Amino acid sequence: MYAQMIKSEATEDDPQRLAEFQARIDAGEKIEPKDWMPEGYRKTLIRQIGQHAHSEIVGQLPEGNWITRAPTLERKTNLLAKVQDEAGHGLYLYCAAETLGVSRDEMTEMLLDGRMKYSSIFNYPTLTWADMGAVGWLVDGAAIMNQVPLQRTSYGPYARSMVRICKEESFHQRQGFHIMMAMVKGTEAQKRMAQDALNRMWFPALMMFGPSDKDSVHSSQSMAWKIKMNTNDELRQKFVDETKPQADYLGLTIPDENLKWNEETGHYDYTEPDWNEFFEVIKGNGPCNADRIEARQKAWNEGAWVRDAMMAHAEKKRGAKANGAAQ
Ligand code: FAQ
Repeated sequence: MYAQMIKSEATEDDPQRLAEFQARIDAGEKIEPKDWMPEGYRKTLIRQIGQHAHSEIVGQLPEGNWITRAPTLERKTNLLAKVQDEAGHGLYLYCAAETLGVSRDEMTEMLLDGRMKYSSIFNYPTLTWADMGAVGWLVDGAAIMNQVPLQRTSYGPYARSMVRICKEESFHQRQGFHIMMAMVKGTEAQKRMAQDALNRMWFPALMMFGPSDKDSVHSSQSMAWKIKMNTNDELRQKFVDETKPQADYLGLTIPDENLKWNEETGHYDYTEPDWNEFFEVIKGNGPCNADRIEARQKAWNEGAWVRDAMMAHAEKKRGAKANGAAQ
C-alpha cells in the first residue's frame, strides 16, 4: 500500500486543493486522518512519525541493557518503568502513523531492510551505570526539547500522541538527572564515571536534532506544513542554553572548550558536532547499528508465531460471526 502511495505522489496535486490545504494549516487547524492531504504531506508524516516510533522502540535497547545491573531495587523499578514507557510511546506513534495508511508491519519491514531510520543516538553504547543518568538527562532532555513544540504540530493524531509522551519524557529526564546528582555526590570514582558519560554523550545528544539547517533536506517544507515547528539549529541552541546551567549545577564540565556565553546573541556559543560522524551513523556505520538491527530482527522473527496466532484467532472470530449471522 505504501508503495502505491509513493507512486500516486507522482500525480500532481490540484493547485486549488493545495492552496485550500495550506490555508487550513496557516489558520492553525488540525488535519485529521480522513481529511484530504497532499501526498507529500502524508509521506513526510509517515517518514517522521515512523522514524520517531522506531526510535522509541530501538531506544529501549541501550537502557534495557542495564535493568539487570541497576545498583538498587528502586533504581531497577524506575528504569524498568521508563523502558516500558518507551515501548508505549512507540505503540502510540505506530498507531498515529497507521492512520495515514501504512501498517505497523510495513514500517517494521522498512526499518529492518534499511528504508526507514531511527534516531542516531541509539547507535552509541551504554558502558556504565552513569550512562543511565546521562541518557535520561541528555537524551530524554533533547527529546523533550524537540517534542514539546510537536504538541502543536498540524496533524491531529501526532499532536495528541505528543501530549502524553511529553509528560512521561519529563519524568524520564528528571530520573536521569537524579541519577547524575547521586553520582556526582558519591565517591571520586563515581564522579569520574558521571563526567565520562557526559563526555561520550554530549555530541551524540546534539546530533539528535538533525543536521545543521543548511543541510536539512526536509525542514523548510515541513515547517511550511507545520509538521515541524522549529528548525534543527533553533532547537539545538535551546538545548545547549538550558543544559549548560544544569551541568554547572552538577559540577560537571561539558566537553567543549568553545562553550561560552555570548552577550550579543543572548545564547551560548558552542562547537557543532562532527557531521561526518553523524552521516556515517545514519548510513548504518555507527558503533552499535548492526547490534540494534540484529536485536529488532530477532524480536521480529521470534514474534512471528504471535502475529500468526492473532491473525488465526481474528479469522476464526470472523467466521463464527458470519455463521451466527447466517443462522
Ligand atoms: N537520527 O532534513 P532533516 C526518543 C535524517 S526521541 C537519524 O533535517 P527532518 C525518546 C532524516 O531522517 C528521538 N536520522 O530531517 C527516547 C533525513 O533522512 P531521510 C526520536 C536523522 O525529518 C529517549 C536526513 O537525516 N525523535 O526516541 C536524524 O526534517 C530515550 C535529513 O535531515 C524524533 O524522531 C537523527 N538524529 O528532521 C526513547 C522526533 N536527524 O528520512 C528511548 C521527531 C536527521 O530523508 C530512550 N522527528 N536524520 O532519509 C523530528 O523532529 C525530525 O524528524 C528530526 C529530523 C529533527 C529528527
